[in-house]
Amino acid sequence: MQINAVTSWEVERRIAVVTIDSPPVNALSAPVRQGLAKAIRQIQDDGAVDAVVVLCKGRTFFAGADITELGKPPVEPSLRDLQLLVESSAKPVVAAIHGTALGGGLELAMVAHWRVAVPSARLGLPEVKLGILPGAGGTQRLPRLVGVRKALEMITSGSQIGADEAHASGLVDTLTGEETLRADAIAFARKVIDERLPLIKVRDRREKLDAARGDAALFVDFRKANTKAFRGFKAPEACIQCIEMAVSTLTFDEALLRERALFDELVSDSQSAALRHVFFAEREAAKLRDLPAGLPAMPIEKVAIIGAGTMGGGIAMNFLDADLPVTLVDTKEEALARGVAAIRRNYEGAVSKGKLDQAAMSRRMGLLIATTDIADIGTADLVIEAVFELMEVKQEVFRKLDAAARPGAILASNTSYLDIEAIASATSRPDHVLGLHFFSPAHIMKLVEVVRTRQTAPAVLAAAMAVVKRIGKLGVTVGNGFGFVGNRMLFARSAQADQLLLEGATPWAVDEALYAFGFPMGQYQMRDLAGLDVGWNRATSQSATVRDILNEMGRHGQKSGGGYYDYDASRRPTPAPLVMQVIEDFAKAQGIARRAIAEDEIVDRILLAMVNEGARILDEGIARTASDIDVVWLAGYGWPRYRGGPMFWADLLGAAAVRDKLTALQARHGDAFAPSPLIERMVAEGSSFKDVVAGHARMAAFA
Ligand code: 3H9
Repeated sequence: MQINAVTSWEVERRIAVVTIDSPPVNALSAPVRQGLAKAIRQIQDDGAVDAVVVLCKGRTFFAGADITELGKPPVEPSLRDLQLLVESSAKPVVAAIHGTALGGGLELAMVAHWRVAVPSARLGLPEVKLGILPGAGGTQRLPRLVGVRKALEMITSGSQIGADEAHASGLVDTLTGEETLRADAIAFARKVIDERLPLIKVRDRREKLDAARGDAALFVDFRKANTKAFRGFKAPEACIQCIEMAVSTLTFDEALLRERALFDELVSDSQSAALRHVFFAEREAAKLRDLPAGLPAMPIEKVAIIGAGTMGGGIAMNFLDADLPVTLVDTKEEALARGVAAIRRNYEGAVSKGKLDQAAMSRRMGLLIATTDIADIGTADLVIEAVFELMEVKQEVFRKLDAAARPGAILASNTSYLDIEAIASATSRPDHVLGLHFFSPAHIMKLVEVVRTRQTAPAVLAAAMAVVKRIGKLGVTVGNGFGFVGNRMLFARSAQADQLLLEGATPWAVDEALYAFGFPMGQYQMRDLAGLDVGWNRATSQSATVRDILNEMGRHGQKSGGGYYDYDASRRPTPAPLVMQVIEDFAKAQGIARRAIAEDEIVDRILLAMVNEGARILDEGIARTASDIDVVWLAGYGWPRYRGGPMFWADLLGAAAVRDKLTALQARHGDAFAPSPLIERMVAEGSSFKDVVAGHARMAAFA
């Protein structure tokens, strides 16, 4: 019987099979809830039915509440109404799970009387990643099924577990055949009826809660162990409080009410708005909306990497991890040997931590060919250059790559700021050249800026984005302008931070302000970690900046025992009085009178300078959308996820407020703060960054 466009049910062996078919992920949208509720009601009155199986068509069981509905006025029936119907059904309900049972989807499964799953299924409550908590009883039912400690881990991390683990921990009652979910679920329901198994509601199960009651330290220890991971986020603490309620003296219904109140608080908070924005922004970044359909496929099955330094080695590991053969090329034998040894060391580290098994390590190392002969790149589909950041060097390398690579192979540069078109001009195939800007450490950081030039062929861009996805990275397409998106905004941030130091701030005050905002580390801790001497040249250094002077003093950062901070043997930082002296002397020589600078001013100046630069980047078409800029800063530079990215943050302030703040800063600190024309236009139109779709209008800002 067809109930509505997404719901139908039929009877087999006196078992009603309710099927939901709402692509792509069977989210529990209003039509799904309506169809399901109606089916359950009809079945209650149908004398030809003994029990119910609920299953989903397509790639997955319910992937949760419909995220686009969150925070909007509710549409009947609510998920909780639907749960009540299922839980109080007089006929046993069996949830038949494949794909991913997530969030509200798993919460719905937990009001069924039984859960069966295929072995490949995955289950989890990922709400915390959206800044909310499982608000349909998930915080009360999961601990009853899997125990309090496991529920704490699952709910506060939002991570999924496999069907095997779910079965072992009590979340799933039976595993079915991989291909026989429907038939096995029906057989299971039949067995429940035939053996007259009692209908037990999860809400009534107490054994696993009682087991945790005696463990007074459980919650204290858990909070302590996760202080760093949860810093700044509101949702994890709310989740913990809900799970605490499950073992408190509250009744189940009292706890549900409180869970709901906390959910309502979180869902209307800006953190959840930010995290939902991030969810969609990351998916949007992967789409190539402005490319024509039906592009020829350019499969990438073999990769060559030029330069066996830290960056080249890190990049190589990504491809090896994805089982793609890599030819690593360096001109010098020793550099090559060092590079290979570093890769091996990294894998050995993973093995010793239990993150990788020996066989996988051997397989990966077996896919690596190290060579000093550039001719060995001849069969590669993609060649990535990671050599010294100097245009002449890059062009020389690309001339050689063009000669050695097969026709049709893609040539990519890992440069972090140089002009890709100028690099491409050294080749006979500028349409097959683009930038693949990985971030350090390249085997860990998720972001890759995929830089397209005016010549890059659409199929080449599509192939590059596809391979970036295949190696598990987040690719963001950007235009070809100095520093692309991320580093250009970083330069704007650095310039402001350096200026603040001269005007009176200390490096540690700047760092503390950024840390308090939510960054994992501040501007100067980051510079000390990366090395102050990156891009600095001793021969041409003229004491023109504080950074130059520190470099000239041999203070290159953590690696030399000192940079902006002093470091002890275990690289613990302490503020360096010597550096303060350098800053004060430098400011004096420049005629800058130092003054006390409050944290608010530090944050405003640094972040608004970034937003203003971001607006210019967007206006120039170097970024397609503001949300792409957000993804770059979230995945590449540690912008706190619960603040959604710099452009989302600016949208929360509102265009008019941003413009007014910039104008006020311009009056005091000069034209670096002159509001960008885009921001002025947004104020005039009453629009915001999220409304701007630039496309890669002009992709060359080097001219
Ligand atoms: C919740 O349940 C709250 C409850 O506690 C209720 C309390 C009262 N809604 O990721 P993909 C879209 S909160 C709407 O590319 P994959 C997604 O945007 C929810 N849309 O595929 C994309 O659209 P497009 C808790 C959703 O195979 C398309 O589906 N649940 C939803 O790589 C494909 O997605 C979650 O947080 C949704 N729930 O991964 C689960 N989910 O094609 C979130 C997906 O237009 N979802 N879309 O770009 C996921 O983790 C992954 O999407 C999933 C599939 C693993 C399911």
